Amino acid sequence: MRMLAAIGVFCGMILLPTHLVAIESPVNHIAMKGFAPYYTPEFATVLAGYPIQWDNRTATAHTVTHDGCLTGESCAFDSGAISPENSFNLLSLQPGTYPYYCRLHPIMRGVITVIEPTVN
Ligand SMILES: [Cu+2]
Repeated sequence: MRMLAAIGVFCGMILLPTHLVAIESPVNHIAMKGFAPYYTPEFATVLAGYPIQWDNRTATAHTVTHDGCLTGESCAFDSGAISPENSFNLLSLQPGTYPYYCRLHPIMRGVITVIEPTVN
């Protein structure tokens, strides 16, 4: 019974119009911290079409910068400086794996993996 309910909720989310999904889906929060792992969780898997939010919980500014912006390949996202107590929101990403870092502190690294929702 519990599984049936979970499937129903899952299917309902997929069938909702995009703007409703964005409101009703849980926001994926990633915290920026002053110690390792600097992005918590360091490895985050999210569903395509869902927003991702980084919260700066440190006393200094940071960025959330896709590695592709550094290498000259496709630059999927680059937040610019995020001040303390501020956030950065990505509304959606195409499925794929996105390693990223902080331009101001390159030791800060994380990986976002975006997967398609699947129904079996
Ligand atoms: Cu930083």
